[in-house]
Amino acid sequence: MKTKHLILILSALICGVAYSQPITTPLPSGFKKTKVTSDFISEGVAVADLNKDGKLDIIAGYHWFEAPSWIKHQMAPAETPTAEASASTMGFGMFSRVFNPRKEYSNSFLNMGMDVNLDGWDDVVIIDFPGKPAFWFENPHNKPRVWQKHIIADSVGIANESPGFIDMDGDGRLDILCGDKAKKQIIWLKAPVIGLLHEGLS
Ligand SMILES: [Ca+2]
Ligand SMILES: [Ca+2]
Ligand SMILES: [Ca+2]
Repeated sequence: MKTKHLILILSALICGVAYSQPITTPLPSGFKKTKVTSDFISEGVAVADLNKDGKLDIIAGYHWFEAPSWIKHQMAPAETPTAEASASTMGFGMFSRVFNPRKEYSNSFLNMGMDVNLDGWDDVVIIDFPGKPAFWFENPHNKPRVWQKHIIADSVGIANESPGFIDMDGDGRLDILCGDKAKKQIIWLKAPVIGLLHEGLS
């Protein structure tokens, strides 16, 4: 094992993140396939430079994979389902975990990286199961803490199959074009244009 990879593994263990050496395979098409994970953790995916090292990272639901070695980080810890909640919600994506693609949906249908609170660090926008609240995870600036979850709107996603991240008003900020299941409307949600207050970050 190369020293570089050994150092990465030790660093990952210390920081509580998952590391495995990425496997790259050449394809007859000329493309090269790199396996990032075998786990079903999200329907959607996006990219953003979440740790500001100049390299695009991969966003997948409650997780992100750090370039270039695709070290897996969890933005928010897995919530342990109670027996009551499990019986009523299992299969509809409430919990951060690995899902079974043969039996259930995930809790992440569309992902986007954008600086929601305008603090200079890209955050993560998640559209959950259709009709559930959409939310964003606040980037903790490379600090070892949970990414704070903020609700964007209570009922997002259904009425059109795929919400869109589109700059609806041309102000240079992507907005969210989606359905509101509760009100049975097609709506768009304008992204904040003024920095939001946040705790403990600078
Ligand atoms: Ca990066
Ligand atoms: Ca931010
Ligand atoms: Ca806009």
